[in-house]
Amino acid sequence: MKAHDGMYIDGAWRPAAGTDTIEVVNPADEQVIARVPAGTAEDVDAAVRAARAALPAWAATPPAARGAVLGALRDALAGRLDEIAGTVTAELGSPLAFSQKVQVGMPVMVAGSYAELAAAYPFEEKVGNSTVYQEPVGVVAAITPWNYPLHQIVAKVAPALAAGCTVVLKPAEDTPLTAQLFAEAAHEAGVPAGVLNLVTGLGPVAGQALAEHAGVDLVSFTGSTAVGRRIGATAGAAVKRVALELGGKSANVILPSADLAKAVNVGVANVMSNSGQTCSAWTRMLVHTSQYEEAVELAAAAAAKYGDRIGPLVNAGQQERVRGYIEKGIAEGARLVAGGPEAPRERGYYVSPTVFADVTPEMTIAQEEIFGPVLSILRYEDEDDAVRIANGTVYGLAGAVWAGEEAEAVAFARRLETGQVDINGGRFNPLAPFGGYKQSGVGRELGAHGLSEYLQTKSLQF
Ligand code: TXE
Repeated sequence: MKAHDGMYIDGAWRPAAGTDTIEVVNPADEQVIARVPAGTAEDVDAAVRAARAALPAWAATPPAARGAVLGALRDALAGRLDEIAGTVTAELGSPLAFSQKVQVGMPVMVAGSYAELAAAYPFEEKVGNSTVYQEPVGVVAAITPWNYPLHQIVAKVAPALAAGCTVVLKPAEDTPLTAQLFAEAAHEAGVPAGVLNLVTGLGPVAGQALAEHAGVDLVSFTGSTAVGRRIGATAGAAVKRVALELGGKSANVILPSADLAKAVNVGVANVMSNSGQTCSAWTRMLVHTSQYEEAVELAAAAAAKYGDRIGPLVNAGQQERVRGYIEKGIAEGARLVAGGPEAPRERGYYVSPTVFADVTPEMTIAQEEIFGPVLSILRYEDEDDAVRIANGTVYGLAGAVWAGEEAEAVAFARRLETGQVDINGGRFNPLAPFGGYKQSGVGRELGAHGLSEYLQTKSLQF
């Protein structure tokens, strides 16, 4: 596949400082499809300097004009939807229809929302005898994962640009080609030189150099809790702003008054979507004891229907990790009712859609993020028990509640320690803030809350 052999810095593709490269592998057939440069601290430094140099002019650009550039970026991404979706499918493995509709369709919506928010946001407000200004934080390091390669980039870069910040992007090593297409689209859209810079490379090398760089004012990271903790500690020591979007173990709570079949079927589809590689996935289904066996049967049947329609996991390491969790579930006594640890195909990093029943709250598969197509079904006795189980992990990113009446679901949702809850299925809203309670992270993405992450406040008293 087409790939740039340099870094996008200061508005142009420039040769990398070193000669090392990273192989990009198609996880469906394990073939190497491209090579991209493995960035070093030197590349990171050049990118941060370019971002710093571009900051004053971009910060001084009127918000409506920044919004117009984001509108052009939205159009550039939408105009290349098929090309980008094909690239996501090639390097991540998600089925093409999903890549088009979700992997690219969703970030196009998000870019459009920031084109409007940039113009509408209250960057200046009168409070009593003061004027309060919201000013850009400065140079942003955006470190993104591979699971939604374009969305994760847009969810950071669009609000940062709307706020008047400049950005150095370090995308995941598994999915750098989508990031290169994003940089091309930004260039086409007229994002000024230095406002967006791209350095591809390994996390512990390029990512770490970027997170530690003294010229960076804010680090926005999405990825594993282990790396997030480390980035948070480094940023804390440097008194630098940080936003972390980390793991999840979200609960899908089905109250007895709900439409059980619908709740179970949508719940299974949610977990299997993107082969389970979604931080907000509803990986724990909580069912009242009176409906438990019926729910297990429905879920097992829904999972068994997937067959060949599920994509592979992103790489061999993730496949091993997920198969290890399935083996652990069996060893700890959970009842396997669909799928299992055996690889369903000889080539490609596939895992079968897997469902466990008789999962108890303390089991590893009920506590740790698996990041694969694995559902755990737990039983609860009453509402308080359901709340206790739902809140009984270190995470708190998302979740779902189903009930006959919306008001009943809302009352239950207010008791959950989590950042986002879908009521009776929910629907994606690009303006709704997304982010974690507890160890799922710090800060929010999307909407006005996502924009405010990239601002700092100044007040003038008269
Ligand atoms: O994540 P990493 P991995 C979870 C999920 C998954 C696990 C491991 O449970 O199974 O994490 O995935 C960069 N300094 N999530 O290993 O390593 C790295 O290059 C600076 C949840 O892929 O955290 C990439 O760009 N950066 C999740 C990004 O961090 C570093 C999405 C994420 O990679 C670095 C992905 C370092 N020392 C995984 N080390 C979500 N919340 O959506 C790595 N990176």
